Amino acid sequence: MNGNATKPRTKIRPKTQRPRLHKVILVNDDYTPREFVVTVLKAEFRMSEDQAHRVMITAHQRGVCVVAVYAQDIAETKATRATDAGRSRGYPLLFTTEPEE
Ligand code: TYC
Repeated sequence: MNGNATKPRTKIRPKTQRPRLHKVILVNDDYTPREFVVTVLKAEFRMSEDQAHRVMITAHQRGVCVVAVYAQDIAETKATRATDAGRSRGYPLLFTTEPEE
């Protein structure tokens, strides 16, 4: 033994960071017809009539409702498409996105 024996070292193995998911949020307004909001939710977010109605009512009563979570690019694309569906009919319907904590 010459005192040079190396101690076993703890390997530093950095955890792979998964990209954060982003929420799509439905924002209430006073003008878009309820049934139209439900139609957009069903078409863009593949919701049943029941799910879509619940999300619409929650946004109507509380001001906003989380619709779903996706990878950032998918969340942004869906929010834009859903907002544009309202705009094309002259409604102020708005979907926004934000990162999950
Ligand atoms: N508040 C609208 C109305 O009473 C319906 C509505 C619900 C609009 C949810 C937008 O995100 C919304 N006609």
